[in-house]
Amino acid sequence: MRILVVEDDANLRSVLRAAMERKGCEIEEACGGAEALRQIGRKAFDAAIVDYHLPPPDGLEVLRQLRAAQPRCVRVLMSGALDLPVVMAAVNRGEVTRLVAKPFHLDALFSALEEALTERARLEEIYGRAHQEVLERQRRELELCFSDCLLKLAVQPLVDAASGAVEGYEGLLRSRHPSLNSPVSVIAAAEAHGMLGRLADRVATAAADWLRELPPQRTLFINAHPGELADLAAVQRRFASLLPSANRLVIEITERSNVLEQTDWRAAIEWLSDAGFRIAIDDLGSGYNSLSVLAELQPAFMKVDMSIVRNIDREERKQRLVELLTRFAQATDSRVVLEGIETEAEASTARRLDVDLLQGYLFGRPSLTL
Ligand code: G
Ligand code: MN
Repeated sequence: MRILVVEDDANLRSVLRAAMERKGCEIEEACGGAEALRQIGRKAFDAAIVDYHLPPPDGLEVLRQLRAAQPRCVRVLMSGALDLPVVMAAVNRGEVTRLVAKPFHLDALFSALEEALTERARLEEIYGRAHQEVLERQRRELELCFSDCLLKLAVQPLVDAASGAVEGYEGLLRSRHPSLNSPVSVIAAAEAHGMLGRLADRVATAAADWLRELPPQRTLFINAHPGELADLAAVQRRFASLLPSANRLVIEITERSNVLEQTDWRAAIEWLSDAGFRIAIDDLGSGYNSLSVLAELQPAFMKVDMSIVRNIDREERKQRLVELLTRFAQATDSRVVLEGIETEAEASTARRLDVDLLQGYLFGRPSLTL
């Protein structure tokens, strides 16, 4: 048990330290508010016993910041003269767990501390159990998604900017489960339960189905979670049956969980590229994908995030940005796709800027049938 004692009276500080060390606690001391905040930044505490009157900031401010930084920590305020309205407000906000009035018996302090720690343990057990139940239900929902084939790929067209002809489709995950029904929640659940590989297998199978369904010259774009790429053997197994149509499949990669910080995605990307699959960088400009991925991944497609696309017809700087990208694309043998095109004005601006491909509600919504 690690306890922070914040008290400017050196005598009281050492009495508290000695008494609590006898009980087997590890003690850190601070003689003022500023030092207390430094300690809070350095170490995690089970409890803090904090005097109200301190060299600034005062005890209440210390407890307020302690609660924000270490919500689990039990916060005991001790004081002789209390500024009642101020302390009451802090108690009501939940920043003070227990009040101990000075002068106090050590026993009184210890029982306040013990009560608070017991209460914390009780609440944590309740929350822990509730959390377990939520996780368990989520796991069953996800299992059902797999066993009852509730996960599909809807396809949304990508059109050639100049001619308007459909070049290909992006397969977007859709769930028909009544509650686990958004792609984001399915992916989050798969992440939480270590089933990203299984989800990726499902996407690959659905992609194979679509490739049979689509006209033979159409390309299919699918999304890969960066986490899937860490396991090269799994990637090879997953894409083995897609090898004959490798030239029709583009694998979109987003950096939502920071793909470049994982050490082992390169082998998978290299294998996929060598096998003839093409790579796209997804959500470029969303704040997830950094410019360095452009240098590292050598993508065949750069998909510009819809936050850049939205109102591009009215925003000069967005136009200049896309212009830069199209020039970069020409120099690196890559193609620029604008996603999320919703208006004719956005589309005609994109054409003027020499973008290669367009995607968005203007050309078609994601659909489960062709
Ligand atoms: O991350 P990614 O770009 O793969 O996600 C695309 C998401 O954007 C899909 O969920 C798709 O349904 C949605 N989407 C596709 N076209 C449009 C569009 O024109 N406008 C908006 N608001 N969303 C779109
Ligand atoms: Mn995508």
